[in-house]
Amino acid sequence: MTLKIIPTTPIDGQMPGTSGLRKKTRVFMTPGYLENFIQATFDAIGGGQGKRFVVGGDGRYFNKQAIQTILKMAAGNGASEVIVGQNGILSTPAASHLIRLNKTDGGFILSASHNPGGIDEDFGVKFNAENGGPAPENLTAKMFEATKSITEYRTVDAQDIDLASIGTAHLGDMKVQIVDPVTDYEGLMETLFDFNAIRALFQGGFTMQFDAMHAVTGPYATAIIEGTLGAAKGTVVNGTPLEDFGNGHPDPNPIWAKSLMDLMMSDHAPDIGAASDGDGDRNMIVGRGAYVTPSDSLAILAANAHLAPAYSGGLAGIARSMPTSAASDRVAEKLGIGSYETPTGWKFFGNLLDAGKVTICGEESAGTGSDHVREKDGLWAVLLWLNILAVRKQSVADVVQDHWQTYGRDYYSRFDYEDVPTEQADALMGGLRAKLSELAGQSHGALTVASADEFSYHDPVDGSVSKNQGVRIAFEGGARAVFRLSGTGTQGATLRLYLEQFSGLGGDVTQDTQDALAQVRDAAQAICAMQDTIGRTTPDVIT
Ligand code: VG1
Ligand code: CO
Repeated sequence: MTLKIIPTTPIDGQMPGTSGLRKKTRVFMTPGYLENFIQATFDAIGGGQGKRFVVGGDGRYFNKQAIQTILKMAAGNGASEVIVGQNGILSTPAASHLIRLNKTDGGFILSASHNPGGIDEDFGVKFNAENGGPAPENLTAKMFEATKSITEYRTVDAQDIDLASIGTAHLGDMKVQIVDPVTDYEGLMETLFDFNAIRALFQGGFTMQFDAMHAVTGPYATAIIEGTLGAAKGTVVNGTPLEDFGNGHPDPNPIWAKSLMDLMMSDHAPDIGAASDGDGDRNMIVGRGAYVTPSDSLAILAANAHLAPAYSGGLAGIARSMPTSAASDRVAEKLGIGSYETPTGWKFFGNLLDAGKVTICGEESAGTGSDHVREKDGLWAVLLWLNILAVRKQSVADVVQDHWQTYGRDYYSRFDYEDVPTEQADALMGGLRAKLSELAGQSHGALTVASADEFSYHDPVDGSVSKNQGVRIAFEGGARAVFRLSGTGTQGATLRLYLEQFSGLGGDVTQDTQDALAQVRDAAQAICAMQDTIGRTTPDVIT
């Protein structure tokens, strides 16, 4: 095996977004593209000499090839050990756990998460730091800087590693440990939840459908839910990870998990339906005839977490991303614990979790998690729901109704406008920013603006400031609209409009969501002159 130092030149646009670097797969397959980014990552962390890493991905097209490249580059950079999931598979939360469990110097997660996979779809790379969490902004900035000045990358001339064989292999002096992707993760789940209670729930006839969407959670859900917890065979559907996710869009929401939604709204619905995304960090929960919005799910999990062993001592605090509804704030207030509002993206929760300020975090985009890892965790959320249902012995719908009776209901919906020309999307955001200071007091239709600003986050732990994190407009009467541009897309811009309306305590919780949001939707679209700026008001996707 020989060390190879390959000359290279910087490639434009290797700036990590909300969650790592995401590009079209063919872009990543261009010679030098992946190599430059990986070398820049090693450079940004002070080199790989003597370090240990975790590597794995969601099984999408190019996953295995990229892993071989990273293994050789890790050896070329002097790493001492890399832990890899068998066949290159590791869910994002499982990778986060392995980093923490083995106290490695970080890990590479290969995924474009909920984006479709395949040679003509998307690929992505994320570096997680030694706390198991996504690289914070100061590190992604260093990585990006390094991509701009790179002159060479280091690799070795060696045979590919057999990723199918569990055990130890070597690349020169570097140890490669191929591990079962599920074992350690399942072990962690077992310490958090009352598996006996959940097992008894299934034994009592409780039924479930878990849609793994042909993505990474298949093996995890099959082993844990059908295996250890004894749910009926066939509970997990689409459970084998495929390179193209069966041509699907592995995003667990009512649009992309439509067959699960249809089942749950039918008269032969099981007791609970759940789904997860490409890399296993998101979750969708739906009861019989009752879809649970992610913002409500976060609030309900936080309010009931004490029913699971790991959280029986209570929560330190709750954090949510800014566009997530205020439902979880109401829970924090009632519990008398801290609540935090962070920018979109899990990397902003890391400091709060590390400092012990919060126990549970969540995002409106179907991400929920706790301090057990430093990523959102789809299966964790599903297991916490099961644990809660096993203790409360109520249906999902009853738990949700009870929550709304106690706290009021935050009607919530997100509108996505995809593939908007970048200039138009920038013009819309720019136009909004320009009028922020004059909005307060203005009436739009039935609503009056109470306040308007652009969200800046002041991290209470390290004092760092993250600006331009989205425009938020609050209205009198408990409505809010948020506007921001997606940081995970690979084509054009995606404009996200987030809408919410609080029912008030004791208010009407029975309305149709879109009816309840019609006034704030109309006001938001008028304020940003949506029709004039991007030529449409009807979104591509409503969740
Ligand atoms: C989206 C979601 C955000 C989430 C991110 C990564 O980002 O809105 O809440 O953290 O995806 O999730 P954006 O910038 O497109 O709005 V995942 O499961 O794709 O890693
Ligand atoms: Co994901």
